[in-house]
Amino acid sequence: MTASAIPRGPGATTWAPETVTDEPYNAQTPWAALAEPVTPVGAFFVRDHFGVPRTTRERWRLRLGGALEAPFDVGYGELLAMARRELDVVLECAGNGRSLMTPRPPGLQWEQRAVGCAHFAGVPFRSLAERARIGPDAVEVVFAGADSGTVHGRRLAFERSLPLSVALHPDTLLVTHMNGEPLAPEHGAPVRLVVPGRYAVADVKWLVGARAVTEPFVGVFQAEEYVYVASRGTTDGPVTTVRVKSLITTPEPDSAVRRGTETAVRGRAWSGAGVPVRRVEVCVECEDEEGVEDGDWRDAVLETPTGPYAWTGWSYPWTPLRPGQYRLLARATDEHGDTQPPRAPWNAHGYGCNPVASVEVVVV
Ligand SMILES: Nc1nc2c(c(=O)[nH]1)N[C@H]1C(S)=C(S)[C@@H](COP(=O)(O)O)O[C@H]1N2
Ligand SMILES: [Mo]
Repeated sequence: MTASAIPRGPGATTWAPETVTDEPYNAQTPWAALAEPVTPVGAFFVRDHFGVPRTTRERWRLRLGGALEAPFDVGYGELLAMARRELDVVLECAGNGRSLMTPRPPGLQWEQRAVGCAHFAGVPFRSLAERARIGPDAVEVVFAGADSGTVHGRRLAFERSLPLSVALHPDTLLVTHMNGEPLAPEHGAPVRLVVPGRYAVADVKWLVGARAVTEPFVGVFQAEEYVYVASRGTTDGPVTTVRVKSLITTPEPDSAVRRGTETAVRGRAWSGAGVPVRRVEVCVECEDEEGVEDGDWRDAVLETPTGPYAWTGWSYPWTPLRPGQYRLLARATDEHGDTQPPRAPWNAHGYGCNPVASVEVVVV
């Protein structure tokens, strides 16, 4: 399904994500939408491996199977009737920013905007697992999407596992609603998984199966793809927790800023696993005839995030005095003391790219 074929809700025509590939449809969030604390659904980035499968709320069922003492199926109406939880969560694709790495790793050439923050509502997976009674030998739960396709010559469904401790965390949700509306087809309707604080590959869309397994799962999307592979071919392990990161959303790249007037440099910062952002610093570098002038790093003012897994808005007042070409840099640090590195930490598949944010603007 292409973007234009997707029916959108009222007001959705205001926004459209920027297409990266048509088949399957992949698109990134436009700059203007990143200025909103909650990203509008119609602007929210889309990452599909195989395309949108046909499912309806009426026909949808989730099968809980595998190493369970009381396996069962659940329908959409039944799921909606269960105790619900609402959370604002940043979703970021593990490959976000890949095109900034040198040399460029193969894969979707995301710029920096395969990210968004939405208000999700759903039922903790834990509630269903309690009813299904996970067997004593189970070590993981494999979550299966209804979409499938061919990868490396093999026909596969989109499947990903979580260790029991993560699957059973009260914030791991079977999501039915995004920003107050039933999930849109491209975001996993009618039900998707959302695992706050992990790279969004964990958030299986079009969820139709959850099976407990007694051995760690080695599916393609976590054993071959979505692993950090260092330059010498050693496997550093699967992508899991989102790395600390910031984005400068205003001014937009390559825009013109007026000399002598105060401009708010604004952006967003986030980190994984519910770890709060402690600090964002901004540095202004100016290129003039005398070469590059390095500014100092100064603290931006942080807004209060709308929840533990939401991003933190920040701003920094800037009055440029001289015309010329400028580079604005932003660097976030989280409560663990983790901070953005000066350059993209390279790996063969281009995951977890979180270098210092940088935007070039011209002062006129
Ligand atoms: N079933 C299924 N779930 C999926 C995917 C997919 O291709 N199929 N892509 C994953 C990846 S890599 C990302 S980044 C997120 C993107 O979620 P979004 O399209 O709602 O932004 O969905 C994840 N869940
Ligand atoms: Mo992703």
